[in-house]
Amino acid sequence: MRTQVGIIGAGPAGLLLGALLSKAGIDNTIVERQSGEYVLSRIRAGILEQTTVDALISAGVGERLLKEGIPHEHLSLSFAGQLHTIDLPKLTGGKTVTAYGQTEVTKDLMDHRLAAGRQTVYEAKDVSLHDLTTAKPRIRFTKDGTEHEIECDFIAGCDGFHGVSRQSIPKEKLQEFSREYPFGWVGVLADVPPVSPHAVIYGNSPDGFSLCSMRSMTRSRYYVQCPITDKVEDWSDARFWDVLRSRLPAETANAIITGPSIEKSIAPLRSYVSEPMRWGQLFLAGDAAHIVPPTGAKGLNLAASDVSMLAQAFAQHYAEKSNEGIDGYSARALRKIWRVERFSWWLTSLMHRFPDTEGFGQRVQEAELDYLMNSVAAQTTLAENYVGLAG
Ligand code: RFL
Ligand code: PHB
Repeated sequence: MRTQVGIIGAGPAGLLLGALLSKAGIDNTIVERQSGEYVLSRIRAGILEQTTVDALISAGVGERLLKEGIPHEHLSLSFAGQLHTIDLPKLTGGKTVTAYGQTEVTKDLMDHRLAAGRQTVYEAKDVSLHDLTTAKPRIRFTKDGTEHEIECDFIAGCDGFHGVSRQSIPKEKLQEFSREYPFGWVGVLADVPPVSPHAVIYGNSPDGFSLCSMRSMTRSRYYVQCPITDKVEDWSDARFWDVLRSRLPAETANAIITGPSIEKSIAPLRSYVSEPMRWGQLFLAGDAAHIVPPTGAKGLNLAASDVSMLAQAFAQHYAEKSNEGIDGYSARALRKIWRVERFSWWLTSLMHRFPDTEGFGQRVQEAELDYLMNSVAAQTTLAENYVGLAG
């Protein structure tokens, strides 16, 4: 088999890259370790920046998103028993974010790819990358017991944090930067109307962080901070709802409609960047190269930003015979990534309770929240990062 760009991973990064390349007339094949159903069953992101929405529209997959996505003009922070709401368009020259689940984005991209007749190999086993520093890098994998090889011009590693792509780069060629947080999030998805249908609520309380989000007017997504050592079995539905309510202002807590969870999981919080994002003809994008804690709602948006830059670079290579975009990709993407890493780390630090923080750190956090609520400049900084920074 032969293709121009071989893509590892059919998460949002790989599928969106595939759609953007197809639109530019560049042949591409996706190789995914899991089944399509499994990929769709992972409940993750829910908030899209305008630039992500624009990238999806430009890739030709914006139709359902424009119909069913729910624009959020506000962002709410709760602390010290009060709910504070920030007007996003007012502070950002009209920008908003959109509530639309990663599952829906993935489904739209899968349907679009199927209709376009582009190849995706699901359930590919033992995926390995070869000859990455030559002009003909190769992907090998086993499917239904048979070995296959794809010869490519380029390989895009979009296979997430635990994928094979980053691991195929010699360790000494990479610099890794990371920070692990001493807590996780328990997340619950439930078919109940959201308590806050027009703004995500980020809550800081003496017992820890909480978050109120949604997937639709009848499906809610909630999270609470938990010790990193907790297991899902430690969190019955009843305990989850009690803890969530106890961490929100009374008026919000009383308005929460509870119901049986349809999904429950625990996610660790981590910041991570691997540099550079290129090794020979292999280019990393999305969670394969970086992780942000979910507090800023940035992971999927950053993946979309990477692949938009990468698609542009490949288009320039094929259409204009220029390697400028390809050669500049890593530095350009990392400049954006570090600004988003900074924001996600900052919002995580602002809104969580740190088990090891002593009185001084706690008072500084309270002072920062006080400053934020009383300074238009500080709110503007939060709002412009939340709606998304330009590339
Ligand atoms: P993904 O989604 O992990 O997809 C990678 C794909 O690669 C496949 N794969 C392989 N394929 C072939 N060979 C191998 N050896 C392979 N190894 C792995 C995997 O099966 C998978 O299908 O990475 P991608 O595409 O870079 O997308 C990144 C996003 O999924 C991630 O950043 C976001 O979900 C993060 N995130 C959020 N991002 C936002 O922008 N807004 C949010 O509101 C938001 N909320 C969240 C989040 C992540 C969360 N968790 C679970 C960490 C909330 C949570 C709780
Ligand atoms: C979500 O809807 O799952 C969500 C929203 C905002 C975040 C993280 C997750 O910061």
